[in-house]
Amino acid sequence: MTDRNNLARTDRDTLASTFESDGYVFFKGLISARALEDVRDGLRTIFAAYAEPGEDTFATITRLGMNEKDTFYRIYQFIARAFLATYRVRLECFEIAKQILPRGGSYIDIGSAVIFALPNDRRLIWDWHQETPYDAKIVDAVHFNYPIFERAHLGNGTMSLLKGSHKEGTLPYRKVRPTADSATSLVPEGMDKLVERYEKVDFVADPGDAIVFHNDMIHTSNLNTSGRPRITGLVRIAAIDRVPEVASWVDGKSY
Ligand SMILES: O=C(O)CCC(=O)C(=O)O
Repeated sequence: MTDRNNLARTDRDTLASTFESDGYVFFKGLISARALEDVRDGLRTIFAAYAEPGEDTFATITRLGMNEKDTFYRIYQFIARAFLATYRVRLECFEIAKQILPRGGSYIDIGSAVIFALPNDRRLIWDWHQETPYDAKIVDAVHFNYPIFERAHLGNGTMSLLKGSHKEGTLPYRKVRPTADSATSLVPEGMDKLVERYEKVDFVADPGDAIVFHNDMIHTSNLNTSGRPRITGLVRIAAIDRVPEVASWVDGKSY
């Protein structure tokens, strides 16, 4: 991050208070090498099955994303819903989630995933949004974002957030979907003013680093102009008392 509010994972008091005031916490080295290697191995294996001679994982992802969109989307869905390779990462993030959402009850995974921001392509990136409106009945949730293979930076379209903007609460929004095969962004109304009101912080991170942010945090992807896909893990964890009637990641994704 440009301002690192960097914490040791054991510092529970600071974690909760920083999260409350800033709406996010940046962790240097949250995710273990072993957990990260599980995800990398899993992804390499999946994409190797689609590789053309001489292609590495990045080249296969780029080609599928540009030319074989149905196959690419199918792989994305499988990874999002059934990918055991992210299990260790999710457990490591869960330890943090419990400190931020300490009320006990049941914890659920609300759609952890791997996203692929293709070079110079706006389909799989998100405009400014909050997470809460995607699943309005799930309020107590936190979201982790972590680079899997390579450093995340503005050049490859890493996410940015508006520090403290979670204090706005859940805002009215308009749906933005540039093309039929693009992700849907639920962009808060009055975004121009919000961007002026809050400090923009870019998530610059190395593999192993992670950010956790509030459900109402206003955040966005940036355009990846690096020529290589940015491969990013998401972990989404919520605390619930009862099973939600409608859940986007179970009933059909709206993102
Ligand atoms: O990394 C990105 O492109 C943004 C992802 C995002 O919106 C999220 O982590 O919730």
